[in-house]
Amino acid sequence: MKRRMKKLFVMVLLLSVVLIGAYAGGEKESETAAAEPFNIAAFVPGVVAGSPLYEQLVEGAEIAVAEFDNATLKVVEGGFNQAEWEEKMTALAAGGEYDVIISSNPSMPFVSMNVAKAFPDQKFIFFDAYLDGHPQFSTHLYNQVEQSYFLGYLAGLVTKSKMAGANPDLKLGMIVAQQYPALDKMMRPGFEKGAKAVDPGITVDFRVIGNWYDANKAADLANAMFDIGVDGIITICGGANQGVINAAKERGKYVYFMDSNEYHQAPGTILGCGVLEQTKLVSEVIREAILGNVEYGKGTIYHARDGYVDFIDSDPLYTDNVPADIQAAQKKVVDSIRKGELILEVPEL
Ligand code: RBF
Repeated sequence: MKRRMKKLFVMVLLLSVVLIGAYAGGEKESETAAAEPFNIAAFVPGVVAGSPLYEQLVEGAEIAVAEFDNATLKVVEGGFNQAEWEEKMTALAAGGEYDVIISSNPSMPFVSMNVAKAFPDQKFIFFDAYLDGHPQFSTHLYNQVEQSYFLGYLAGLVTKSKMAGANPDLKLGMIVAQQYPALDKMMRPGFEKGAKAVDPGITVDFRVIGNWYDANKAADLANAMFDIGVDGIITICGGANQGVINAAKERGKYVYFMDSNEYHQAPGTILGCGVLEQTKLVSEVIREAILGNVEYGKGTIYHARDGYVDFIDSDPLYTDNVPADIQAAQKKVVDSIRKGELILEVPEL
């Protein structure tokens, strides 16, 4: 009898351990199941293909979303008609489906101002953009003075060199899709300042296409520049960059590329790539957004010394195509910017 009681006691004990375990487990499970969905819309102001920063926006968001069971991502392309962007943003916000709308380019906080006003609960995260103090916006800007200075300095060294495509005219070129404050106040002065640090006599010819896709017009502008003695061009025109690259390849001239490592597109023609680590930044910020840690109302600026702006000097397509003495001179300047010794301030935009 005593033994049976003991056995019963042990069984009850075991059963309660199992039950408590199941209950606790069940509670945990229902906790996970109850994790609120976190839905993200990525508004691409243009098209993804051919625009490095847009490709990186989507890639970065995909990386972050893949880490969470409750997170989703919808990508919407706004197309090249900028007049339609506000309406398309409005449609995204009006559905009330998205915890956050993300986008990338300096105009987007301003394009979204009225949308934010109409939908005061809607949050936005903008990359490659800056607007401090709007309670619904979190903005993230790169120091593009540094990015373009890297390229201007290299282009200056090359135009002064005896490289096959270089001539003694000391003329460089910049082809852009359109003008906007980040371009006029960071990229254009940064490139010029870098070139003039090599030789103050270097001039930079400046041409505007008028859109982000017309590669034929970009090629025409590049050829016109080569005709008057330009031997290297920095190209900032999204899908139209292709026209500049092709023209330079045909004429044996040089291209300096912004945003991503594109040496492979035209080795020996693309001599330098100044990059932004947008994939990394977007994945980090979106991860924090999903966890509820993003601070809205704040603008942040990222520099080379933070690891988000860089010059690609480790690629064999750079080291094999740029003469060693130019690489050595370039490295000194690049390293001093990376270390924060040479400070290039971001102006008020
Ligand atoms: N960059 C692209 O690569 N493709 C685009 O279609 C594109 N559209 C833009 C539209 C506007 C209104 C603005 C202000 C910028 C745009 N950018 C585009 C430029 C991009 O944000 C960035 O400034 C450059 O890529 C240089 O880093």
